[in-house]
Amino acid sequence: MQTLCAPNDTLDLRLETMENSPLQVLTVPTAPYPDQRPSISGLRKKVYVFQSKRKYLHNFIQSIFSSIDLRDRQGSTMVVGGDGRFFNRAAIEVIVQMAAANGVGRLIIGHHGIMSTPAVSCVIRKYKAIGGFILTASHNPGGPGGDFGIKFNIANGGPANEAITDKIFQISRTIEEFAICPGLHVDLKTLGKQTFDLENKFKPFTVEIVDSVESYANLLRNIFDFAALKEFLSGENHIRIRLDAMHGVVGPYVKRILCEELGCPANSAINCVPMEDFGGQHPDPNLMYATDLVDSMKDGHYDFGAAFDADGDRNMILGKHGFFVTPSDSLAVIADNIFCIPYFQHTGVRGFARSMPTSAALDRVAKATKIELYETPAGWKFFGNLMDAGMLSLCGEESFGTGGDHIREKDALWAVLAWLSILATRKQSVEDIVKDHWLKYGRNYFTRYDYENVDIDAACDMMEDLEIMISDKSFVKQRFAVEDKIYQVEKSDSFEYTDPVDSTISRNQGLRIIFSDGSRIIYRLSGTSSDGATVRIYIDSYEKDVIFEDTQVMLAPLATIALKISQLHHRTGRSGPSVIT
Ligand code: G16
Repeated sequence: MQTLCAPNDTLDLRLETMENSPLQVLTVPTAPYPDQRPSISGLRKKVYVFQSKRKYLHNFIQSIFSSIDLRDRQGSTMVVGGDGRFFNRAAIEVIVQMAAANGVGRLIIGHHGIMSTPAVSCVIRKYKAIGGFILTASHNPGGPGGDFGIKFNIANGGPANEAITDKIFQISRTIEEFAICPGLHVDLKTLGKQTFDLENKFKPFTVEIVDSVESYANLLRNIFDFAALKEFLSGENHIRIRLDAMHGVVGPYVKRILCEELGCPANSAINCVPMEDFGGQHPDPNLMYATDLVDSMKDGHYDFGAAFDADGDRNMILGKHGFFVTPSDSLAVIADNIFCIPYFQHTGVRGFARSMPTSAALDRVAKATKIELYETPAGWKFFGNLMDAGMLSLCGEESFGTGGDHIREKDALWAVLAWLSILATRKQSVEDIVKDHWLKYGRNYFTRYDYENVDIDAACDMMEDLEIMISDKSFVKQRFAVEDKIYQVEKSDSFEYTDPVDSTISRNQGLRIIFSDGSRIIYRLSGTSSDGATVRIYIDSYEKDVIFEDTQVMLAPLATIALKISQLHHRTGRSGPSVIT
């Protein structure tokens, strides 16, 4: 192994290797960066940070490898895939070269370097890999001026837990060198195995370029009744659907599974070619950004619509004429109709879970069906432990994530097939199913206000002061009135979660104000923004009888109270939210 000593030398990592001679493994000195703490879902930064800061990517990747015990790493299998955004291929080249130099024995990589987040989870589990890298900044914009990100998932196929991400961060703060095999270049275009001889003891090193669409489709075939779905989607009297891949990674999965296999006509799928900049769009499946879908649903031609984010884990569900199903309601409806999905007929239902800010609509289904309900902090990683322990079957989040225990990531296409299975069984429209649900259980009105790109200090100061205010004993029992509505505080706290499986405690997971009628106001700082801070206010209020009113009208008094208590506009200089969902 050769060591290069000068940290500031310009190092040409594309060293030539002699034909057929073993590839060199180098140890390269580096200096740490202070800002590589993975947030709620990996490390997300502007592309220019990865491009302009010397060895920024290398440092983080080495920190991940170093966090894995050498005995587990040596000769192991790992998975690599991304959502195809700008910098995806450059990052894969570095990861491959560093994986070889760090003793990994085999890398499974998506064809062209592309693999959706749920497919990575599926492939990690299928190949019994020790973990995998997902190159994505999720729903954040892409292209040279956009964001890039790296998520590290572990052997169960889910995001690494906080103990692991803390370890990665600690290593990144003191890193002095990284290992790399700079002469190793893979061909991402050709399916199949490529073998490389290295000069170190960890040889040979193999790379397998796989068709992840097929692995993932196979998983779904064992969950849903594909014959029934095919009849529903392409038989006589088939329903008309519209799926918007927003130029993210899901396009090839939609084309193969929905169009080729289940027979949907070609116009069912739009924006299905993955693009490095997502066609200049913000690949975030909500009413504000999924405009192509929203517009095409308006005239009532399509019965069902869905949009996906860049890496294929978030989904938005729409009915005819663009009837919007909130992610919280979507989760509750799937829970209430769970046996329309053959997988659950076989496995049974072990438990339901939702993240704390998600509306309590699911709680009512859990109560009625006597199925255990878990309330976790925001972040999919908290569901994985429960699933691994056999305690959880279905879960979701207000942030457009829904999934089951077939993998350990939220799964947008799974959510679409879940909905289609329900529609095929119940033979009702999306709107009728949701309205029936409200009639049966009452309705949880829910909204989220996002204040994006707020000054970080202003946002943190506001949250600190708010926490002090709501932690004071005198805050409980305070009454807030807006017009004829009066709300009395029943409980207020900074949400804390104790994992029922391993008793790990996660603190500071959002500030909650819960009123005596069960309504809730929640304040949280986003863990996925890369520009300044994003402040989120979540409002959830239950109505037993008034169920067909407009959400914003119903929640206006609580929104006024939320802004009054936090002084958010005054503290941040904003006059309104950037996005309302
Ligand atoms: C990530 C996590 C989700 C979580 C969301 C919260 O989503 O995977 O489990 O709900 O972040 O986002 P924020 O902190 O901005 O509210 P993704 O799809 O970005 O990976």
